[in-house]
Amino acid sequence: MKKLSVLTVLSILLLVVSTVGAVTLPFFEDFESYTVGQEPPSPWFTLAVGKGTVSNLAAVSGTKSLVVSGGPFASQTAVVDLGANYPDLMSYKGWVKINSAGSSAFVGFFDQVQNMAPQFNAVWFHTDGNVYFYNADTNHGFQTLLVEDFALGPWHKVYTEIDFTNLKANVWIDDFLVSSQTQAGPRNATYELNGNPYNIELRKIGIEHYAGASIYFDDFLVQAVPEPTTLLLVASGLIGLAGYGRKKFFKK
Ligand SMILES: [Ca+2]
Repeated sequence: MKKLSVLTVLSILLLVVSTVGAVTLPFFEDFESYTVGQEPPSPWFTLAVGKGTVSNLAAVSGTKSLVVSGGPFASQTAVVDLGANYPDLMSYKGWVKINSAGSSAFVGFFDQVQNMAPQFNAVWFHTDGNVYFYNADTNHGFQTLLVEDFALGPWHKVYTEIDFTNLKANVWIDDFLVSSQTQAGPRNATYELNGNPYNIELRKIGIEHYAGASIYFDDFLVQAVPEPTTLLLVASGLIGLAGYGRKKFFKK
């Protein structure tokens, strides 16, 4: 009995510790309240060696965005911690601006392994000019082609829904569904570096520079995906309300 309660206290403590510093969903960031030229403050932090900074050279919302550069061996990152308890059906949305060929970045999940920051369930604007969905998990690795020859200059909208129960993802680029029910990696990944496996819990999400010139990032939203049943209920409720309104209107 005493052992059980100690275990319970320990697991509650573990839960509290694992969620300290974590953001709550929905999480939205437009970078407008931060100082240009500085690293965005908490809840943002960086992995590996490089820090993203706030810029006023490009923006989707307002006048500011986040800029990353430095790759391939000093890649800047900016991530927030979702904690361990985000829903199995989740999504991330963000805007990316790439100005020159050979420049490359990821939006998605990352973690730090020694001085590396491997990518998981991430949308990859590749140096080859294409966009991929990418996962560095040793056992669930993939690189799925999403878009060929993305345009340089304009902001690109990224929206990814991940179903961690069935390991499926839907990806939209610029509001076009470019991959439906494609493979997704699990919440618990394994990354291998120099023959050593590292266990990683997917919870750090944001942007990572990979190569070439600076890349801009703005209006980042992470949230639960509404259940289809909820949407149906809302839709049928609205149809019901519309019918009710019409009835009232015609009675007059
Ligand atoms: Ca902004």
